[in-house]
Amino acid sequence: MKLFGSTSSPFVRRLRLFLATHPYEFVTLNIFEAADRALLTRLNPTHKIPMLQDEQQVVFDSGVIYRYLADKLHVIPLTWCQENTLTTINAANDSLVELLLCKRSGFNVEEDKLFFKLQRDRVSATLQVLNEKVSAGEFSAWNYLSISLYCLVDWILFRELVDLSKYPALVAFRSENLQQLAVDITDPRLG
Ligand SMILES: N[C@@H](CCC(=O)N[C@@H](CS)C(=O)NCC(=O)O)C(=O)O
Repeated sequence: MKLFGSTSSPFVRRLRLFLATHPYEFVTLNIFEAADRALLTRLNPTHKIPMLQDEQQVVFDSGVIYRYLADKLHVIPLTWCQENTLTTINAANDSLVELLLCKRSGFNVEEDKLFFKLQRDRVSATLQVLNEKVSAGEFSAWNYLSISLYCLVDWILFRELVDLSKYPALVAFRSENLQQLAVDITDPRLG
């Protein structure tokens, strides 16, 4: 089984942490470099990472890959409530990826433009809800949800995307989970 991705992507890191105790090959891709992009394009029309290849089966999108792996590894499926929480984490992550790509494309994302404002508002709203959920103890177990939240928060700090002082429970959550299995070896700062 091969997991394709980059070491900096929070969506990829979730799956690396989830698979920490399972055998698989991690194939690093630079999706902005021609050869790697060609491989991605051949297998995956969305051109996004992560992507999983399990013999003849290719699966893309972290959420679908998680469902594929949960089924294969006999992990209990997420409840609808957990699915909503995962969607909340994804919404923050997706908007921050969009804003980062806009910034790298030369846009000033602080400008009063509809697209930027929608992303910024979504990031604030979702981080606020996630901060409350952490405070309410919803992320006390280390499972795919807390792994996904960890990867989001740590990536925000790594890329310096949001002032997290408004979300103290998220900052504390990250500190409390620094010692979890494979968190150190999947640190995006290692490159
Ligand atoms: N919904 C996707 C999002 C994955 C995603 O946004 N990946 C980013 C890297 S962090 C990517 O491949 N971006 C390339 C692009 O937007 O062209 C998932 O959950 O896997």
